[in-house]
Amino acid sequence: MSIENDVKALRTGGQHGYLRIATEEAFAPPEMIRMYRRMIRNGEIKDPGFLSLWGFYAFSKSPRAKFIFDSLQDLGEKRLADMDERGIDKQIIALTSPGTQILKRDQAVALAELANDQLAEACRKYPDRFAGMAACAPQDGKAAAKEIERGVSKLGFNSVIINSHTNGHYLDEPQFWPILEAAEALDVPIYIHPNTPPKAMIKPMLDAGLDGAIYGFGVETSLHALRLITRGVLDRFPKLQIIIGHMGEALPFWQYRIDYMHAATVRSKRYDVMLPLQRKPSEYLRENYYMTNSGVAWEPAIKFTQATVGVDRVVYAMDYPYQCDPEEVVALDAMKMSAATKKKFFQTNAEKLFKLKKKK
Ligand code: 1DF
Ligand code: MN
Repeated sequence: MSIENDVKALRTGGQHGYLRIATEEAFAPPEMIRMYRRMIRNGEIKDPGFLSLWGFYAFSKSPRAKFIFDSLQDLGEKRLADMDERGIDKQIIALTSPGTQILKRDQAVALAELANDQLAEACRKYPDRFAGMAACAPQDGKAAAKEIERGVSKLGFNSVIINSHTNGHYLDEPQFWPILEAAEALDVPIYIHPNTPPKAMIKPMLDAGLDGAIYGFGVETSLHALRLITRGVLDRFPKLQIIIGHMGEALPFWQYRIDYMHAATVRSKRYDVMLPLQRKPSEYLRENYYMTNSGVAWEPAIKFTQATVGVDRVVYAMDYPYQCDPEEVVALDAMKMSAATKKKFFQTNAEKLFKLKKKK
């Protein structure tokens, strides 16, 4: 059978043995897009990464940018049709990057509330097709913790989205601990989604056009995930669960070297900022991290992660609308993997992680 026929045969409903639950799917309130466009036009935002990313998506007339621009702002029939066409049973939806995190504190706090209200309404309307992550404004750690609490207790969200760094600051810094504390106490995972690298990191990437999803995203987000480990934050919040996309932002591949060099560096007391940890860095990856394959429809990378991090911690994601080729779904369906493991990957790991079958 040709790939075209395989694509046409994609269906929701699980007749092939599992539901497909996609867990890194993006949306944008139209109000946020309008605000971004205004702030780019009037020069209010100067962050080079933001201008590179949204200077493109908010204004480009290319077919890819137009599709993304329209799809991000839809939480209804268009999105459902795109899901049906790709065989996606359910999306776990989050505020697209950088969301609130490029804004001034008060604007950011207001946008988190607006985005959460819009997303919660869509999830109430289509409870079988959509679930949501709670957004917040990390610029104000205490307000963020409150909004996460509202998102979980009032709006029915069971996870938190953080679009990586906030103005060059990382979640291991104490001003963000109220967020980590709230997530741990509420027993909800934090999805650390990529952002363009901060000003201090981005120049040589921008010079080569490598600042975005092709590379800069992954480098910056894996740094973020690694800082949470090496700065000792997961010893302080040992039950906290973090999700990272793009096949763990390549961290699975780094495990051996990070373990070796962390031990060697701590032993030689090279840095005051690198203290001994309760576990090896790779043990945190296996015990505090979930990894989705967003953007990586590649069997060897998925299997390597399953083998070294664990089959219960590798979760399917599509990355709609940024990367949503139905051919990728066909390729993932065809992975040579036991039926039990494939069902964990596409369906049951996500059901547990996002508490999708919670009784009402
Ligand atoms: C892109 C990719 C943009 C991803 C995203 O959000 C995003 C992109 C602004 O291709 O520019 O979430 N992604 O996760 O791969
Ligand atoms: Mn994404």
